[in-house]
Amino acid sequence: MAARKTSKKPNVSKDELLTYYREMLLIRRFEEKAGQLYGMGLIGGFCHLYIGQEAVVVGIEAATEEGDKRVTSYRDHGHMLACGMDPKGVMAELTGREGGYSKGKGGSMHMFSKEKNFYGGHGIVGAQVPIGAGLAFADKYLGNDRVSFAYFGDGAANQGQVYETFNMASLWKLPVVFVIENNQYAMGTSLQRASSSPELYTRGAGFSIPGEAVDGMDVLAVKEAAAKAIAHCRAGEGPYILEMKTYRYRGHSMSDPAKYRTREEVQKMREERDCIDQVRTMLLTGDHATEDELKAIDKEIKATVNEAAEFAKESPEPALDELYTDIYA
Ligand SMILES: Cc1ncc(C[n+]2csc(CCOP(=O)(O)OP(=O)(O)O)c2C)c(N)n1
Ligand SMILES: [Mg+2]
Repeated sequence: MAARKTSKKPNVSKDELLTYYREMLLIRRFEEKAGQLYGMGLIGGFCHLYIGQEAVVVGIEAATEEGDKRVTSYRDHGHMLACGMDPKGVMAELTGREGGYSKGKGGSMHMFSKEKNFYGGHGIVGAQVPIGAGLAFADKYLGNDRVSFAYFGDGAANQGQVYETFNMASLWKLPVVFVIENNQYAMGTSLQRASSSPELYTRGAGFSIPGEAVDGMDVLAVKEAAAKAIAHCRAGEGPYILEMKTYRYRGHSMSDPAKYRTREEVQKMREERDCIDQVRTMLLTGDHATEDELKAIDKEIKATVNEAAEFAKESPEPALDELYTDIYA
């Protein structure tokens, strides 16, 4: 199956394109800044950047409605920004400060927002998949028509718990969209080396879960596919799989020797397939925006990100007695 792409002249409004442009650019600039702060020693522990994959989460979020839920892996900053979490709170969590979403006690992989229905941030590969089905179970039980999104990687797609979840989600017709962010590599192992069947969208076949492959660098194609998957779930037809063919430009985490791929491969993706450049070209060629207007947007977004970074540097470290809060036993 060829991955879903949008037509050469898609029917899309100027406002819609500008929204995607802004949202993808916010993630990119935020992640660039996080990379800098990490380099300066202001962010400790693990930090996995989402640069390159922005169209996936922005396209999906564009198709969601208030009350829909999401859960993802450790590569999670983009998901938080795309569902409307405050860049200041996310950045301050990265620097381990009181103003962070987990009061500075969670860090990059452990942030949550009940308000935005963002259920984390999970460091254990694949662990978020059954949690995503659980969120959908709750909504089905409550009888509302909310949909949950469980995002996971191509590496995670070979995990056992994913298939136990597929079985139950299909059996109980749970309203969950499984979004496989196939960026072609796990930590350093390519999909080709690790997967007996690389067509990940077909992985639900044994459980009667339909799936579709999508060009994950094309935000319009992502949105269109997401809308179809959501309609399937809201109609009570059960789960749906979307395999997003995407690419990460940076290392797996901040410590990655990157010996498993060539610089040329990365460069080619950046030059020919970049999701932000694609929308930028549509805005310019469609006479929706001028170079100057796009520059002004970039400036505005950089200011937002700088403000978040300042907040993240100035917010105090959590007080010692925070060691005894938010614990179960
Ligand atoms: C259960 C478990 N096994 C191994 C690891 C170490 N690990 C962290 S990320 C990762 C690769 C996952 O790759 P993929 O699912 O493709 O996600 P991506 O990092 O590409 O977004 C591995 C093996 C882990 N965190 N948890
Ligand atoms: Mg991967």
